[in-house]
Amino acid sequence: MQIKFIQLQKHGDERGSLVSLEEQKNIPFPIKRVYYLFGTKEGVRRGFHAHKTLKQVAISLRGSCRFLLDDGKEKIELLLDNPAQGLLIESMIWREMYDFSDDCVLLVLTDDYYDESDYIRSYEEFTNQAVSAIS
Ligand code: T46
Repeated sequence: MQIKFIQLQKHGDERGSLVSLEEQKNIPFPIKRVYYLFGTKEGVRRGFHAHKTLKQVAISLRGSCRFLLDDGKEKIELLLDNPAQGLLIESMIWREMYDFSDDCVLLVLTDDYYDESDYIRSYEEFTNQAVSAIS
């Protein structure tokens, strides 16, 4: 599985840093929705789903968390801890997020509105669909 990190340009000076997010520029899709996770309790694991079509970019604005990404063939675990780094999550990737630091604020940009019917929340259903898409 190819993991795509997006290095976001940091405009820094003696006052601090600024990062700008622009659709179809450093974010590779039209941005329809933005949400963020914060105050995640210790030991919590979230996600446990894939999206049929949704694409997202996740950025840890503060603190850190880990992602498990699984395309049905391979699982990759990675740390998000840099507000100038976006993680592109394509459709049909199972994701779990865990090890949230107390202060973690995880921002997510998406290419579509919230739609529960786009979620695959059964791992078995996900692997069946992923395997038939690959073969
Ligand atoms: C994802 C990972 C990274 C809404 O009403 N609107 C929204 O835009 C979202 C994202 C969620 N919700 C509601 C649905 C649930 O009642 O908020 C509640 C928590 O959502 P969920 O359990 O899906 O949260 P996570 O952390 O498991 O997953 C979220 C996103 O849903 C998902 O798309 O990829 O973050």
